[in-house]
Amino acid sequence: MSKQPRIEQYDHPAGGWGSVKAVSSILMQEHVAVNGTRVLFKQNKPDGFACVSCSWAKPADPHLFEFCENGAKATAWEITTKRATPEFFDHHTLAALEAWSDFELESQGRLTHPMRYDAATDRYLPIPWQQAFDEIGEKLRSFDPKRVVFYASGRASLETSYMYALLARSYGCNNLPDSSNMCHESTSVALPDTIGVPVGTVTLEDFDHTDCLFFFGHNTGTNAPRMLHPLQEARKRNAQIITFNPLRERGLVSFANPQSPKEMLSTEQTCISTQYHQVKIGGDIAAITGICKSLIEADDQARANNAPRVLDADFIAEHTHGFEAFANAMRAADWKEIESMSALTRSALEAAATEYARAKAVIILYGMGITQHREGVLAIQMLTNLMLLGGNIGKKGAGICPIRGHSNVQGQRTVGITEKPALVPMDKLKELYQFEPPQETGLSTVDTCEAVRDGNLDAFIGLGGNFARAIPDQGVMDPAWKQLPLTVQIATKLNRSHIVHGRAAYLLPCVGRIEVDRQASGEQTVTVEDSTACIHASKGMTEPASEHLLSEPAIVAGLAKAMLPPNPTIDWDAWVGDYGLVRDAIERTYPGQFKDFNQRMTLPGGFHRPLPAAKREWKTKTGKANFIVPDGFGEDPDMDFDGERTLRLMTTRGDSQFNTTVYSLDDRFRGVYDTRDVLLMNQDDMTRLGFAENDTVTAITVAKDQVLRELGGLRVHAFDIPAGCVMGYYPECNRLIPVSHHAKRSKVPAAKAIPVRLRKMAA
Ligand SMILES: Nc1nc2c(c(=O)[nH]1)N[C@H]1C(S)=C(S)[C@@H](COP(=O)(O)OP(=O)(O)OC[C@H]3O[C@@H](n4cnc5c(=O)[nH]c(N)nc54)[C@H](O)[C@@H]3O)O[C@H]1N2
Ligand SMILES: Nc1nc2c(c(=O)[nH]1)N[C@H]1C(S)=C(S)[C@@H](COP(=O)(O)OP(=O)(O)OC[C@H]3O[C@@H](n4cnc5c(=O)[nH]c(N)nc54)[C@H](O)[C@@H]3O)O[C@H]1N2
Ligand SMILES: [Mo]
Repeated sequence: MSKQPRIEQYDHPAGGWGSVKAVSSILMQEHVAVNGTRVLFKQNKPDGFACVSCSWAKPADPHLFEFCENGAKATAWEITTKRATPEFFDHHTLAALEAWSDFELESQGRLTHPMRYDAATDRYLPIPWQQAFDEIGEKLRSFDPKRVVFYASGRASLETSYMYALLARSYGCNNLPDSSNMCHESTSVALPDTIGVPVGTVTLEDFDHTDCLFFFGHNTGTNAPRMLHPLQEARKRNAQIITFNPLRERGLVSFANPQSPKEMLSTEQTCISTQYHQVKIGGDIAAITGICKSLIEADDQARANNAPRVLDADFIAEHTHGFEAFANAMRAADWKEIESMSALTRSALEAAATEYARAKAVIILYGMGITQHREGVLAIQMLTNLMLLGGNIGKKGAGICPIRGHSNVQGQRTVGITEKPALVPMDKLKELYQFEPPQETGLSTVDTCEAVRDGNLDAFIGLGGNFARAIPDQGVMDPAWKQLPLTVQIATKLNRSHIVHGRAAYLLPCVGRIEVDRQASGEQTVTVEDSTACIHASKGMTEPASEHLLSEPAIVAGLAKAMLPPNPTIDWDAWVGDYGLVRDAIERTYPGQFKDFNQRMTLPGGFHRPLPAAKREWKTKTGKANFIVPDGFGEDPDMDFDGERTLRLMTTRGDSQFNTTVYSLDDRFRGVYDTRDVLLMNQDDMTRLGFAENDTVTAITVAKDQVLRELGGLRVHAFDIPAGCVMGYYPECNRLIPVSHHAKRSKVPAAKAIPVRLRKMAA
């Protein structure tokens, strides 16, 4: 029986009893109530496994329950007792499965056998592992390596990722896009220019020393809930938390710790944000300009009056480059424009500037609300500009903290998964493995989409993920996949990318990170890197979902042996037999980063990679931290050319999903139940456009090309969101994003500002 969709106001804190209820309900749904509870005790513990959900840091002295509601959901999802067996595939053609929802596909449970697509019956049929490797290897040997893509989704361990990158380069390409290309690539492009490292500079310890945090474009209560604990602690010390988000996200408004009996038995909750600024979608550059302008002009005045300085003048003089040009641009910025671009008032931005100036140590955190815009790179550089004004980089309790997505997405980049050869020590690879590593830039995610669309690719190999569903423009892309000669998906569960497949297609099911990984030398440990550049060991504990699964390193090695000529310097079998040998190879390739890797990986709390910026060493062209002069307020050329009926649609995650994996149709914190086919709108826009509550509409992308992109059956609801802005769900709305609508330089799809018009559908 289908339930009635409903939207109601949610006034409870994040966490609290709602969280406890949600954890028990997912354990029941996946039939793992007893085992699941046992497993959750080991989550994020030094001798346990690293949560497969988000990448937030894991403390050295964990709580008894070092997991959150959504981490528990991700665990239950992986250790489920449900199975997608060969019998299941025998009962369903792919034409039939195409009509299933993402939720229904993944609800079949864990994949159990390697499978190959059989065109005659339109089904996946089981195939022996060796035969699968041999057939894939033979095909790949006949292709031009430049026409083959090796995607990675961000979950696979450092060991697997290192092997996978080496496999692609030995084969002859740098086509190693990863989910980061849709996520924090804007960070990886922006930060090297400004502070000389591609990652954040903050550690967990900094949270104990900060007195002010700025949050931009991240839904913490849903997407990194464990971070609410250090935030709650910071609030108890009266640290100020200043949030910029078009939506009043519950986790950033208030929190009750579900692991504190006192808070659970009373109505106690912590107010998280002390200032909440509902910035317009895409208005952050204007807002930060306003804050910087206030600070610089206040400093000008202080100087004139011989009063104490507002900016950290010593830091600026010693450590930065380009201050005067930046300060002049800020002085020249016009308040009227700032206010109209950000939808925030001058006094609101001055209030934020006042807290910034008052604080001794400021942390800035940000997520997809910043990176997934046409001007995402510039927005991040404006955040570093703001940090440099107060000397807030490389100081205890301060720093910039991009909140990464997948649990090892940052680590995958560290060990070579990137399309950019400049980021990889190619000379080292050449010396260690006696081959000529490819030197030309490989394909990013957007480049891969274009190559598939235009028939310029022969094969797509996916190490995890759900690429076909995570990318933009499905209406254009789905038919193109079917023309691709080969798709190979290494996966744990059935998803859309397995249904939208190439002419030859293989499904290679793997052991998950929570499961025991037994190899020749015994049970294996793997490692991952979190959002604070801290590396942890992770050891699985449940029995694998099926005896027919292989580990990810074993699958990568199986492919390598089948597709590459033998290389006496790489013993793939020995690496699979003992992952410690892969870690030795990582250490040899990156000696500065991974010194004594095998010894240090089990330290409680992990070990940090050295980051020069955190020590105020600037690995930039100028040798200093650079101010970047913005060339505008982040105007989006795709957005602003077609008048007032065009709205900015952001596509975000709800409370019950991990990316394309949807656990249930509820988004509790936003009060949305039993539906994801909704658009949350500003009441004035609804009135202006003639919509009533619950009207069903079609969203149509406003784009300069002639492609019709539309999505019908969406119900509109009045919501607390700035005028001109609309919220819808990812991945349901992805077909509305043109592939070409992406961030400058980083090519991250601009999923947070899709220009759309809405048309009422007949009742
Ligand atoms: N439970 C759970 N955890 C996850 C994930 C998951 O799906 N489920 N996904 C993981 C991954 S891969 C990632 S990348 C992260 C994603 O975590 P987030 O970065 O939180 O991603 P979104 O859910 O897309 O939410 C983006 C937030 O930005 C706000 N926003 C949108 N546009 C703007 C804007 O223009 N300006 C500002 N200031 N804010 C804006 C939205 O209102 C929303 O609060 O989470 C990771 N953790
Ligand atoms: N519109 C819109 N689009 C977006 C975003 C957005 O905010 N809005 N966000 C973007 C972002 S930030 C990201 S990171 C991407 C996410 O894109 P992806 O990383 O490609 O997608 P996921 O949904 O995380 O992948 C889920 C699948 O991974 C497989 N899997 C799970 N665990 C394992 C494992 O241990 N091993 C292997 N081999 N496979 C496993 C399962 O089969 C599961 O179905 O989407 C991007 N797309
Ligand atoms: Mo992500």
